[in-house]
Amino acid sequence: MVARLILILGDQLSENVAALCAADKDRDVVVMAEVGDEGSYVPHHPKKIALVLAAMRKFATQLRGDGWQVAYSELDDTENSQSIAGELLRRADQYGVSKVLITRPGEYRLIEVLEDCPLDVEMLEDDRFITSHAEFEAWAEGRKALRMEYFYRDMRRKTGLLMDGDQPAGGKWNFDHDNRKPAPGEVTFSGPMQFEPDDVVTEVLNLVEARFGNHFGDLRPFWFATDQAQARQALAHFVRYGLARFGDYQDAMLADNQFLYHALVSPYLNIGLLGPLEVCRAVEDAWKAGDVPINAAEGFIRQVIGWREYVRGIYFHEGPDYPHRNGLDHHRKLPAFYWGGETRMRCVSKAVAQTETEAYAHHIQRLMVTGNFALLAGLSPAEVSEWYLAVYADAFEWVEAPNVVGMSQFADGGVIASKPYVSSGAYINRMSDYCKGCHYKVNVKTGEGACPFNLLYWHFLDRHRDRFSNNARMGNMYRTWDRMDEERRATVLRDAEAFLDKMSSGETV
Ligand code: FAD
Ligand code: DLZ
Ligand code: SF4
Repeated sequence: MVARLILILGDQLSENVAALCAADKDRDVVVMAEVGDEGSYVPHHPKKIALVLAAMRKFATQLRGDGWQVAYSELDDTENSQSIAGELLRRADQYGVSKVLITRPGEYRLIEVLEDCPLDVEMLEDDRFITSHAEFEAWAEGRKALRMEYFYRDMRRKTGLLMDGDQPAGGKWNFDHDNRKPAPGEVTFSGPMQFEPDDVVTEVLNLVEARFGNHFGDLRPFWFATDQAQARQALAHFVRYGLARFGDYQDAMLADNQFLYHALVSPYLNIGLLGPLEVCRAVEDAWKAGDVPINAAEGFIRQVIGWREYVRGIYFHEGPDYPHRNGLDHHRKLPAFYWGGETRMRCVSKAVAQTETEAYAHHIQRLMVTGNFALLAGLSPAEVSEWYLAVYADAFEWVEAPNVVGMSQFADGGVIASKPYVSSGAYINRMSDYCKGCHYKVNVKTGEGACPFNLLYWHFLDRHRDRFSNNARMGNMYRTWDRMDEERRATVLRDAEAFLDKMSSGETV
């Protein structure tokens, strides 16, 4: 007699996920389901779908090897209802049970589906994170502003990572100041470890090609790790060869090197093949061994125990309306060049092209190129957010929405960011090699050939004067704008409007 169904979702592929820990191998059945609905509620990048499905299949094999009974639905099973709730109901009927144990999904959409499911569902907290919801709520309670930096210090104290007694190792909590070097001439890291598709992956690639081949993004070559052992190898490879320079070049961008010194571990962390603490301990060990400098280790660990935990806390703290916020009232449609259409802006074109091939762009490309442009141009944050959720292999709503709606688009009204992340072309030029060879001229501010980021930057500040002119961190920007003579200001705004009109009418910009 089967007692309960234990649902394991495609981003819950960890032996220590709560529902598995609470389950009984002898009496419960694990349910895993590849379903069309999860692959297409946004048009996920084919590489992302392949990663999730291949990793699910391998995890199911591992569970069976460990003695679990697994009811696994493949995408093209004829009886597959193609939805998570549908598959749960089908399995409940098949095994004659109504009790279901699940780990809370990382997306309100799916939480609601499961809460509404007419079965006896028990939902456990997902404790594969360093902070529980209760701890985050206790931290947030009574604070006027929920800034990451203070949260991060508590995480350092809690984990003991990079601590010297009760003081931060190296004498400072944050070495961000050392981590802003512009693009290097030469990159010595050959990039993330790549894996040849094995039989399981090859079968999944054929399936994804047939079912989701029309989605934006290149399925092949596919080289992601798809099980825990491979993900650990990829982590070790990064720590050994890439980490030492991660800090220095964290914010740099190169047109023809997508990865620089980045780790490419977020897809593995987010589907459960790696845990945040094991990743950080590996980085801390490299620093303790004297293999990497403190600015690299601290910079990396801050992203994982700081930003990653903090954005998750914000997502659940703010509630289900958070992903739909539009605090700056932006409604312009996402232009076709986000989906691979032509643009003469070399920075945007390169960032989108690598997104299309790799399902990856690093933080600064997401924030200061595609995100910056979207914010300056006043694109609808809902459309922007859907794009990010679809195109990146690491995108799951709990982490995507705070980064996009909050950090990048300021659509949460400043919950995450104390000021909007906007810049003119000068920042992109300083941090990258994109501007060389661009159709536009980064040093031209108005008229023929002016860099659109230069025009739109002032247009953004001008149209949101009421919202931002009193922000202490933006005073300088407004003073510079106000010092320009009136005619020049009018020209900038007219050229910016002309650019936006051209873009929105579908002309190539
Ligand atoms: P590295 O640069 O090597 O950083 C190490 C690790 O730190 C990452 O693997 C990641 O787990 C963590 N990390 C770094 N920054 C963040 C952050 N801001 N939030 C959460 N974790 C972070 N990250 C996602 O995991 N999923 C997303 O959907 C996502 N969407 C983003 C959208 C925008 C607009 C922006 C600005 C950032 C987004 N990020 C997202 C954060 C960050 O860009 C990615 O985590 C990072 O690029 C992943 O690549 P990496 O593993 O090479 O990271
Ligand atoms: C992303 C994804 C995809 C593409 N496919 C599946 C699937 O077929 N079955 C499944 O259980 N999970 C899938 N996922 C992951 C879910 O979308 C994810 O669990 C939710 O978005 C919550 O984070
Ligand atoms: Fe981007 Fe402007 Fe530089 Fe062109 S000139 S790459 S549009 S920042």
